[in-house]
Amino acid sequence: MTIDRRASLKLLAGAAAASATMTGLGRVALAQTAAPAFTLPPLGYAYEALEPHIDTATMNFHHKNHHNAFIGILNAQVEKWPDLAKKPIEEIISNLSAVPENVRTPVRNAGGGHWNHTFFWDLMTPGGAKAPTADVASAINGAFGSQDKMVEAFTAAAIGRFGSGWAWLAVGKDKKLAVFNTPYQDTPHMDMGAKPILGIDVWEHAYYLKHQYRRADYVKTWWNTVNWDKVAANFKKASA
Ligand code: MN3
Repeated sequence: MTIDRRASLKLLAGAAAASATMTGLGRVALAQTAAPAFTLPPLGYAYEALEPHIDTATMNFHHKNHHNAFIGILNAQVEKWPDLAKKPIEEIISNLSAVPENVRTPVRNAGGGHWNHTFFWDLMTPGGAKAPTADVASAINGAFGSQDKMVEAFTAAAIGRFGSGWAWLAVGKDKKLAVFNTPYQDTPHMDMGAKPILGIDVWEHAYYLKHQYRRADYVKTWWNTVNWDKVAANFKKASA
């Protein structure tokens, strides 16, 4: 390299950096002309809407960061296995043995995470019915004896999940309602073939900012946010 060239580079360093940034932006814009296969679904309510039960900061980080991380992982798997973008995620995670081995673990974790969180956001609402609809109440009474007994069993499953995971009220293969929990981002579709109608995220990120280690406090207050209209819709679909 000549002295002149070095001097030019030094003088132009600022401009070069600016130019590189513009080139970078240009590339990003080009790459985005093909829409990503997975995108973060918007919340149906504001981040602060579930206060005081679920705090604004938790909702914000949980949606924009935790959920969005799964979207990024899924989009990265599409490059390795384009079929991932061709079927609904629920269908893919319901039949993980059909997923190629080289992407199966990230599809299980991030596909489950995406499905779980999308389901979870819709289960909460600042308004909506405060008690189960007649159909759901009747099924709950049939399976558990009463609404209180179901809440007790569900709460025990949520508190009893060791480490990270989810608790569920789901329609099993036998068409009966059951309560259980799953580890990590596993969903009731995986392995069990069950169809959830209600679920709670019991990962620490779902409650630690407000409740710290007190998971039971979070579960107790979370019941105030449940959208029983949505549970009824889920029940109808799961029972069909
Ligand atoms: Mn979560």
